[in-house]
Amino acid sequence: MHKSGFIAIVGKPNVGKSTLLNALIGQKVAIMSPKPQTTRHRITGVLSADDYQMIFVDTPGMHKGRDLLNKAIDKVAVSSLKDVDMVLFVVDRMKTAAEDFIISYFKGLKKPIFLVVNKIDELDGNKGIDEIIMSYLGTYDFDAYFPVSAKDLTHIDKIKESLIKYLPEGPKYFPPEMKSDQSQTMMMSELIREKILYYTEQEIPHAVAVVIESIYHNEEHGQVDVSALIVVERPTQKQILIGRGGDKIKHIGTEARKEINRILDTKIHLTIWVKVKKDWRNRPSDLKAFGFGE
Ligand SMILES: Nc1nc2c(ncn2[C@@H]2O[C@H](COP(=O)(O)OP(=O)(O)OP(=O)(O)O)[C@@H](O)[C@H]2O)c(=O)[nH]1
Ligand SMILES: [Mg+2]
Repeated sequence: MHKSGFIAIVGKPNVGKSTLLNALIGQKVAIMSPKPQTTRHRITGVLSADDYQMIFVDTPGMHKGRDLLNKAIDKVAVSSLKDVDMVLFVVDRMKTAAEDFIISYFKGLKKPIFLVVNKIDELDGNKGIDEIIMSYLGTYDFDAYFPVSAKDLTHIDKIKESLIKYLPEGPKYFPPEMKSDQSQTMMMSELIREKILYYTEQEIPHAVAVVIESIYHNEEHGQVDVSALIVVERPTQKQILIGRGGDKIKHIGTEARKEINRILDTKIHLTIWVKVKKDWRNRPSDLKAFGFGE
């Protein structure tokens, strides 16, 4: 009998959902960063074996967002909850109002929901783990509890072993060699955004959108010429992103190019442009153009 199913990974921003997805798949399919609200789209990671297939759905961190971009992003996680067979609810601390807000969406879902306590490498042994798990008891009847470290790959296999038992009978939805449903173009723009998240501060990480404008297979040089556009909201953000003498954007470009070459196993030449689009996060037409919302 072949088993398969869709499993959503949900939780607050920055708890390590994307790191967990990559750990479960054994390959980087989702970008990760120390800044909250890194993930903006639903990202699928596929884990295939002879007799099962698990399709993990990484979602943006759930919180009460204010601008139109955040409202569109929040919808992704909420709608994913409805579409899947099971849910991994990732937390990294004791329960507060922010976690209660997410748990309120679980009521009436009628599907297995598991509590994943991530970042146990930062805790003071089992005592810390127990305290966190205890704080969730009584709020929701979770089907199992998994203390893990997605960063150190601790107990990741335990999650997989358990999920196999809950998987319903089903087909292989994806070819076994496929690890993600993300296109190469999407992966490239995400990796560029990841470097911006790492190398900029304050409002800049959240004010950018990255669009791949063209990809050209340059036979003459045996490389792929990629042209990317970074959109920001204000001229001051453009200045900061470009940096003194173009230092900052050069560094971001170099780091992004190196990782794209490695992950996609292609030699790319990357050209980056920065453009100001005033208040794009609150303009429905811009949001649509950059791949958000309906
Ligand atoms: N110490 C520790 N840090 C972790 C672990 N897992 C993730 N992190 C860190 O937590 C930060 C956030 O990780 P992400 O995977 O981007 O978190 P996320 O939940 O996907 O965040 P959003 O997409 O913004 O909702 C990064 O700096 C990770 O390196 C872990 O097991 N231990
Ligand atoms: Mg994420």
